[in-house]
Amino acid sequence: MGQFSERLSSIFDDVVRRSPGEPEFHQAVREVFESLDPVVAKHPEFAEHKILQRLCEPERQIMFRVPWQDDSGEVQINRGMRVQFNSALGPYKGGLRFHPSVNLGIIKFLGFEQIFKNALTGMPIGGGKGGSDFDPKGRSDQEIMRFCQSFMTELYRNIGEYTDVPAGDIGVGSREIGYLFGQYKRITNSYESGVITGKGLDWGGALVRTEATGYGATYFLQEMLAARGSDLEGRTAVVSGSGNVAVYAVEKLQQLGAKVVACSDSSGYVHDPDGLNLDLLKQIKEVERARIDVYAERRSGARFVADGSIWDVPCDVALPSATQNELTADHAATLVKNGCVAVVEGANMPCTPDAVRIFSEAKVAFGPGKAANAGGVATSALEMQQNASRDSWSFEFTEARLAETMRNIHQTCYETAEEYGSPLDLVKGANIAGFHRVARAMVALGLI
Ligand code: NDP
Ligand code: 2IT
Repeated sequence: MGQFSERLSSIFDDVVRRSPGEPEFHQAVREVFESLDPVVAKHPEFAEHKILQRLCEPERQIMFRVPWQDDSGEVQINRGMRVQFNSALGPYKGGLRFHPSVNLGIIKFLGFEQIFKNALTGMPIGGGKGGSDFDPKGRSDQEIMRFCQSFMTELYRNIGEYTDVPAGDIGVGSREIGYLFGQYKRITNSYESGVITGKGLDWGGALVRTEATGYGATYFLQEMLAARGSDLEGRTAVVSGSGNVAVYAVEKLQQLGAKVVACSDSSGYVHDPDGLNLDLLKQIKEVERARIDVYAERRSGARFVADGSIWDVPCDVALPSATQNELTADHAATLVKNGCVAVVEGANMPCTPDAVRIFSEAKVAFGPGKAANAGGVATSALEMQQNASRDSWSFEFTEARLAETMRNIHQTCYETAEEYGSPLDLVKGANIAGFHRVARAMVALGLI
């Protein structure tokens, strides 16, 4: 475990005491606190205004029952929640996750991360997150629709263009956003496009939002390599997951000359030494919504591995893009042994703290999620901008904005790390720079 000062320790202990049983939330808070000693020492006003204590306490937490009926007529009950963490910089902004593992601690960790990520984008968005323990796997379209309608029937009173703007995350893509937005529109009798992002292109969505997180993470990786005088051309890459983030990371990696040889889902991974066939991957994951073993069935030379770890596949660059804590110390040691030179978090907190330490000791370039995967929410903010002006921008223009945003985020993290005496430590750079912007706003806005 990393260290921080007595003062930060006592604040951290209080967070754990007041929110027991939320290990992922504690992990996310600890990781940020580990970076903050120097900035708190330099700025006594942050302690005076109890900025850290306030940051760790969500402004509002909403939990609600989501009753719905499955196709056999049986009544099902799930739990819905939205944590509105911090609105110093703008309306709460962050995704909705539908996955059976969802609980309050997970949503709080995601909401906490989102505060700093959104601050790093430089855009006017606060931090929030929500979701449900609903499991979409194996559910029919009708069941998904009924669930989404019931979820929104409760959530609608707490969100709005100027209040809180949800989007997708694990288990929530454009299909779910459609059903959620449709119900919001129906209940409120207003076509308030800016209330949710990740919409379809025919009904208020923005070009590049689908691709944004994966593309953005790859641009961030490109910046990290450039800072070391290197690039992606001819590099071998491994990307975990095969959802929204992973698929578009694969696409951009391939466009920039890398060969992506493996991806995964919760059933196992596929290794395709010739390089993944992206059309086939999209067909299986986006159209058929099938399991990843189907890829190996249809592609000669590829093999499916049900047990074992995708991080055993040798690579130059790794992009964990599935879920939290999927890459442990053992996996990190294997990646280092196999000569991996850069790791970029497409997912939120996919590397355990011990894994991150191993990368740091081995001088593997490391891009933390709150910086590297910020392209998704940044492009959501661009979607909100287009909705507010009733405009729609071209793919090229929007992608250029995304690329510029990722360059700026990398530069901010890089320069902040240097300024605080930890060159190349992008974890420190991201945490300090994100914190600084929110903290300044909180001081300026008085006791909020
Ligand atoms: P998707 O639901 O589209 O895909 C998730 C992928 O990860 C699937 O392949 C899924 O496999 C796998 N996965 C999910 N949970 C687990 C688990 N517990 N164990 C193993 N594999 C798992 O989600 P996204 O691609 O949108 O999100 C992936 C990550 O990126 C998440 O951490 C999310 O918070 C983060 N993120 C997403 C953004 C976005 O814009 N969508 C923006 C920034 C970060 P299976 O289908 O078998 O469950
Ligand atoms: O984790 C994330 O940044 C997201 N799931 C995207 C949030 C958003 O509002 O676009």
